[in-house]
Amino acid sequence: MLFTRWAWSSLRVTKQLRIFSTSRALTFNSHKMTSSRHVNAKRIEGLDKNVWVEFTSVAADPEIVNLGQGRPDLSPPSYVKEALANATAVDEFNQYTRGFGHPSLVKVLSEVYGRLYGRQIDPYKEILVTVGAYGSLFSAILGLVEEGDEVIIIEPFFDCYEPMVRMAGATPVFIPLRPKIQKDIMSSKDWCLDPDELASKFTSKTKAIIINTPHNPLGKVFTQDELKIISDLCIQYDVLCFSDEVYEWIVYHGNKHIKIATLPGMWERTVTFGSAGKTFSVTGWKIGWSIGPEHLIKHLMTVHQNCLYTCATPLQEAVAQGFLKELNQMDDHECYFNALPRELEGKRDQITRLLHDVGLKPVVPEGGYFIIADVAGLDVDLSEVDGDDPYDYKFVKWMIKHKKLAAIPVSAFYSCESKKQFEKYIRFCFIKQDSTLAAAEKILKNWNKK
Ligand code: IK2
Repeated sequence: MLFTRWAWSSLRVTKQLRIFSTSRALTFNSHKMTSSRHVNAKRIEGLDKNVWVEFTSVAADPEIVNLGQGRPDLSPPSYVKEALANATAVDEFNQYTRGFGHPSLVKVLSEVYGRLYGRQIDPYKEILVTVGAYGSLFSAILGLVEEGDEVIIIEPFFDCYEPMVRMAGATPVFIPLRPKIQKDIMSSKDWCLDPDELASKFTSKTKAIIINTPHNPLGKVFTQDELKIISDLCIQYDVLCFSDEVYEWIVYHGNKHIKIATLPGMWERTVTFGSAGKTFSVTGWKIGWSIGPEHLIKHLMTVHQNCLYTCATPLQEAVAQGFLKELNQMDDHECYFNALPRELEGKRDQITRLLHDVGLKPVVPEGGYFIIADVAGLDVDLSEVDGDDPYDYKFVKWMIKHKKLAAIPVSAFYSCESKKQFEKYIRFCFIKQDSTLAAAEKILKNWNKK
């Protein structure tokens, strides 16, 4: 008996020793095992926090009125939904298609954008279809940005730009849009770049600048003059431009979306990104595209063919059908690309009034479907919210819990160094049914009632 117990324990010790000597430092307990082999790759160091992961889960409760993530709850056009159902009925469309983009989609994209750019676009060499605009950004940054490069990012910025640049081994260099004036109701027009400050960010190490127009989260639509300042610097320093234009169709009265790639000398150095999710209000489809000269797009293709290879065929076919329908009526009133901003402009005005009436300071967007507002005036006591998050994170968490209303903290769109300066803003999404906006209105109007 005694011998057996000794034999078992010595066997255990021998086994542990063997494990220790053959692998590196291993720690066992009943549930987990860690070793230096199990730690993250350096390229993702510090990139584990993500605003969408954090706030989509806290806002998932159906009782919460969700004006957080840019997730339309309006019905997408019925013809794209029907086109998807029809595509899945065709056997061929249920199999892999051309890796760089389904032929019918790249062909129609070349026609649509050929008109907008005023030049012929080669559907097979100058367009790459990817998994959402995220995929477009990723393949451009990973395909063209080198370790040690610098990439200029305009703050606030769609949050994935910074981690993608870091994953490429490059250094992000930030430049803020700043409000030029202060008033109760501001416009996204009032948020500008300082041209001298911008020029100071360009160096011999600068590989690219990322711009976003219409802008998320501000809604700013960059003017011809503003784009000209950027393009002159790109040309002077031989810098690439990554232009995120996913909200290109959603522009409100008095503003015009201009593609920086159409400015003199810019086509050959610009990659422009688009999104079916934003174009047809089908964010769950995750189809996006990059357009640019062959000498740039071919490097995005190399990344794409080795990490995704191809995107869902039926979805690409349905997006192609959607564009084919709109192509012939692009200048007409009923074209979805014109009807959607018309509908959204009313919602923008409604939410602007509401935010102002309850004591928030909104920044009225010229495009896109988000509005930011300064919440400092509400003077909410956030002492119950734990952690060392910025003010706006705490504010949104508090608002979700106590008011059942979700938004997104705007400091998520800033670098660590600038977060503090802009932590009093939160972002609301207004591509929502009237009933959703009415529910939000009720909450905001009753804000001070017990
Ligand atoms: N670029 C910008 C500027 C975007 O806004 C998005 C998607 N929107 O994000 C949701 C939100 O802000 O609430 C993308 C790129 C990515 O687009 P896609 O969904 O096509 O990958």
